[in-house]
Amino acid sequence: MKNTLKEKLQHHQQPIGTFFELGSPNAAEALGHTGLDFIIIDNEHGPFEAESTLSFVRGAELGGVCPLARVREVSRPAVLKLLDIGVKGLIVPNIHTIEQVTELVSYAKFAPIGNRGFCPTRKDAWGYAYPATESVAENMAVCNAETLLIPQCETIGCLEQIEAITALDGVDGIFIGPFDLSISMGIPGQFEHPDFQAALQRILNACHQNGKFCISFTVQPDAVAAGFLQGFDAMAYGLDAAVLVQAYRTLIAQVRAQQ
Ligand code: 3PY
Ligand code: MG
Repeated sequence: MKNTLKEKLQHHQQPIGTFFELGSPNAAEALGHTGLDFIIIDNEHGPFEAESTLSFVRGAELGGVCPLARVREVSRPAVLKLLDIGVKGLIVPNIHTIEQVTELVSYAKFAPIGNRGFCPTRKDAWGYAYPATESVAENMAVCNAETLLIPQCETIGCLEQIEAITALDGVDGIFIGPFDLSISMGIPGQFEHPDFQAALQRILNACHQNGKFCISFTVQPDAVAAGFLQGFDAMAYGLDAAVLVQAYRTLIAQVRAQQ
């Protein structure tokens, strides 16, 4: 049940992750040998559903990288399936209102924080992960503490309510979606725009004032270190498939230059 990402966040170890798009258990396991701290199995933009996500979670666990998943939508089945297979955190896209986040907390956190439905599943070794296996209350408390619930801030609506959203019990942190946020602000892809930079700072401040983690995403390698300097607790860099393409392009160019 231990959540290595949460531990690294708490110890300010500046974890680095990536979006998982390659879609095989082997690929998830291999990413565990790269130095990455977490992967986000993408059930929003990626083609995956909970059943395939489960095999990627196993691969990630074997490789020693913390598996998170991005859920497709705020709905009870979508949230429960990913949590019950044992992802260590949920990234939740397309949040527009605090009411959506309240609904999300009710699905994702057990009572007394929310109203998550209970069943012994893979997340708790089908009920055998606890010293006191008969203790449903302890199981619920551990799951609440060890499973990170991380809405994305990527719409103007979410940005405008970010102080109230980050104050909600059950919200462990925020993941910034820079592409959609900049689009929602009418400045698509203009990540250096002063308004966009002010928005990032506002989200970061709201998170930290409420004792929550703030994670940002970039596709620019230099922006990872810059993000940590700015104060983000973790950074996600790119997509594994894009990194693979870039690595082979560099390799092939080097080989061709030697011919
Ligand atoms: C965004 O930038 O909008 C994201 O959600 C990252 O995938
Ligand atoms: Mg997005």
